[in-house]
Amino acid sequence: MQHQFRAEPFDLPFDPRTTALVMIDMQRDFVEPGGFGEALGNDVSFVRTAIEPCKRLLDAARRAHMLVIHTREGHRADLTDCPPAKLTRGGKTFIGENGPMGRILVRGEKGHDLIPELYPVAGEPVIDKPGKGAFYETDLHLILKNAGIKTLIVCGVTTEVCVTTTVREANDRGFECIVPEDCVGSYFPAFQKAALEMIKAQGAIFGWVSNSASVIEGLRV
Ligand code: TIU
Repeated sequence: MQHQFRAEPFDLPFDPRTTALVMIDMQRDFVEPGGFGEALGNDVSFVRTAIEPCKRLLDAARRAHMLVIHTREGHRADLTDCPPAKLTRGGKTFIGENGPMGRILVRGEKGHDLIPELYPVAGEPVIDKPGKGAFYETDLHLILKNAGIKTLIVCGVTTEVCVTTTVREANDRGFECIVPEDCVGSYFPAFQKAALEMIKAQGAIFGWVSNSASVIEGLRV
C-alpha cells in the first residue's frame, strides 16, 4: 500500500523504509533560558512550543523503526572551527563565552547538549555541525545515502535559520523534505510564517509543509 503524508501544496507519497526524521538543534542553547538564543536577545518561549509535537513525532518515528538523526550546532572548545566572521559579528555573538549552562555553543557544555525531552536513544546518529545547515562540513549526506534515504521529515529550531538552510540544501541534494509546522520554532512569528510559505510555494519549490498529527497519521497507515 502506498503511504502518503497529508501536506501542502499537495500530499507527499513516501516509503517508511526510505524516510528519516531529522531533529535540528533541539539544544538547551536554543530552547532554554540562559543559552545562545536568549543571549542574542530572544524569548525562548516562542520556540518551546515545538517540544511537545516533536516528542510525539519522535515517538511515532521510533515505533515505525525509522532512521532518526539529531543535529547540534556548536564548536570545538578552542573555537578553531568557528569562522572569524561568525565569532566576531559585532562582538556580540557570545559564542565561547561563559553562561549559566557553560560556554555558549561549545561542544561538551551543558547548553550545547540536546534537551532531555528529545534525547537520542542508542543507534540514533548525532551530527555535530559548525554551521547553520546540517550538511555543511558534516557526514550527514553520507549517512543518509548509506541508509538509502530519500525523504526527510525535518523538525527543530529555528525555522528560518538552521531548519530552512538544511531543507534548501537537502532539496538540492535530491531529498524530498516535509516540515511539520508545529514541530519547528522561531523566535519571530513573522519569520516562522514566511519561512514555511517559502518552502511550499511554487509547487513545493523546496519541500512540503504539514503538521505533526498528519505526519504521525501517515506513519501509522
Ligand atoms: N539564531 C537562530 O535563530 N538560530 C541559530 O543561530 N541556529 C539555529 O537555528 N539552530
